[in-house]
Amino acid sequence: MTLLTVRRDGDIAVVTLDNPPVNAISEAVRKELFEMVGQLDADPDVRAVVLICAGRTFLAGADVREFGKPPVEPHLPDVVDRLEAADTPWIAAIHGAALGGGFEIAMGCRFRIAVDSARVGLPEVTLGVIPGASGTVRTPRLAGVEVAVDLVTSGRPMPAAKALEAGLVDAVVSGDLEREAVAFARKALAADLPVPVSKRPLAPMPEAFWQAARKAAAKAGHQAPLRALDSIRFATEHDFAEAMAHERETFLDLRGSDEAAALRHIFFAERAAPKPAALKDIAPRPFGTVGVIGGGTMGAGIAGACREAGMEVILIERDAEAVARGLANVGKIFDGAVKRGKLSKEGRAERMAGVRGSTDYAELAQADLVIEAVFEEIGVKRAVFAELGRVCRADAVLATNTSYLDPRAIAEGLPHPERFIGLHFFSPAHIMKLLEIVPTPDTADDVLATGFALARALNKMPVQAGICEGFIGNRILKRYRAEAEALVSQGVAISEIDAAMRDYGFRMGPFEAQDLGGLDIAFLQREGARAEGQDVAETLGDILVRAGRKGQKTAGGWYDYAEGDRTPQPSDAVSKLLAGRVTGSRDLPRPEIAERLVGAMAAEGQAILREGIAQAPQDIDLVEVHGYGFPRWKGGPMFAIGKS
Ligand code: 3H9
Repeated sequence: MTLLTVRRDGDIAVVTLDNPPVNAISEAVRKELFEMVGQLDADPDVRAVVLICAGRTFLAGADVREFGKPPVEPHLPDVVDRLEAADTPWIAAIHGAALGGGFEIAMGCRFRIAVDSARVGLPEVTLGVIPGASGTVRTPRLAGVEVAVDLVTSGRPMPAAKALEAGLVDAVVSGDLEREAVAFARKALAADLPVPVSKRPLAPMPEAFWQAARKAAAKAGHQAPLRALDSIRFATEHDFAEAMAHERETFLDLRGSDEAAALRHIFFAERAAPKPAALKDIAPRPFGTVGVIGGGTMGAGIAGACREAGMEVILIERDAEAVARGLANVGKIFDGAVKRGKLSKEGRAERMAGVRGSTDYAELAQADLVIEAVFEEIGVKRAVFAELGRVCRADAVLATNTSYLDPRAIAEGLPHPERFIGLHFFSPAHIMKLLEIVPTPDTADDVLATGFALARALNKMPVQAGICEGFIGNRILKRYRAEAEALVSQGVAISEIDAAMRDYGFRMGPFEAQDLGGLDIAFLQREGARAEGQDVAETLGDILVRAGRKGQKTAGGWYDYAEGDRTPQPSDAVSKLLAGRVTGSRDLPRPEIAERLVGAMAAEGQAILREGIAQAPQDIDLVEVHGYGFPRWKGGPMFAIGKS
């Protein structure tokens, strides 16, 4: 198959690459591009070449699917060198995104021009590798060391206007890119050509710069950003060829690492999750007008997220005071965006104008979708749905945000139960990416498809979950905490367990996280189950809550806290309270502690799969990474356990 086509515009050749969906640089692309350079060099009538892409984007980088296999010639660095060494100057014409190897190819070209909506970047560290085709060597020569360090170690793409300022592209245009690129080429030919990027000088940076950059890169928690930084530094202290050899060696080393495999696993899982094959041909219902019941933290977060995505929101609360409080909560979300410079004052006003507060359920007659986010109590929730059943359109999608209750019980007696679904957001809902989508046996396919479409509109990561206590995420959380408590009972220090999980890559261990969120939430839920006659064993957490230790809000939970200080301090009071339940003392190496806890999560994940609660192991991994702070570069518990 020919991926490259050539068209002539006078003495300019326009080479178009068409390798859907994202023009990834596969073996065939490398081969054709390499040969094309020679072919056009041999044509005396061609004085310049424009490289442009069909479809949604310029080359989006190396074909990540090839990363698990042995590298095949021609290697990308050789293609980039070949482009740069061409007798005829090449001009990269960028739309969409020029990422990773795509931007490296652009750097091999003599010029880069981009449409104003384009982005350029080197996101390799997000895949656990470093740029492998001169990104750490050419970028500092093109735009300076500081820009290169920012681009390469953060992995964050830069919008065209900023890239122009930084010197990463030569021009930003609007309108027809191909025409603009040909015009640019003609103009460029009339002047002296710039020196190829690899021949440009590079000034070394002071030690203090590298120290600060190291500190920043270490925050990512995995090795790729640090290795990328080392590679840029090496490039500033060695000649081009040595730097290229060093970069290639590091790239190949990381390409085979567990971290890179884990990050690739998450990369593909994230792309598959929003578009389940079973719903491919099913049109979702509309959700332009959304009702939210409850204006607390969760309801306001959902309302804020929906409004941010352009929906009209109707916020329902019990009384006028609660409506005002709910609207104020939504307002605070947009205030935060204004403070961070993400939203103008006018933008805030426009957002708030689209959120209407009311105590009258009748307002919801026009809603396409209603999401309930009231107190987690079955009677309260059922009363809400009884009301919704009366006032809403028969085709309006009605959703509960319950995290523990059985959605079937919540929907009992609801007319048109096929429009009912669980949409489990995570707090704060305008920030957290995860959305568990929980259909009941009655849920219609197009209602399920609406859940996924909503997730895409809100830029959330949707995962379908079956009905069980805690769905996927909270069920695993319960098992994780139980295993952590089991270790405490065996005499492992609470602080060691937390430290082990931090070493593993979590921001917080299980006990400090509970102190922050409050031990009482899970306690109340267990008490509720006990009141219903369920046999729920007394946990260590119960002992603490009964003694008034609910976490930081009561100045103590699993740890003590000094006034105004959030640093957890091991607690004698806790040791005394738990003395009867702790047998002996045990030193367990931290990696073993982490292995036990991750193993417990994975074992629960296996049970969840067996019961059909999750559709695939990678869905469980996405839940853990996006909802529970599991380190991405470990790939989630199901991936991690497959590796050990
Ligand atoms: C690299 O370049 C290393 C070099 O330095 C050195 C080499 C020696 N490969 O995201 P979407 C698929 S590392 C293979 O939904 P969007 C994706 O799986 C690479 N496949 O689209 C999905 O498939 P499907 C550095 C890829 O419009 C489909 O394309 N580059 C790749 O929302 C659509 O994807 C990156 O890290 C790939 N590189 O966003 C860029 N990329 O339809 C990664 C995508 O079967 N890519 N696919 O589910 C992106 O950031 C986004 O895809 C992009 C488009 C912004 C381009």
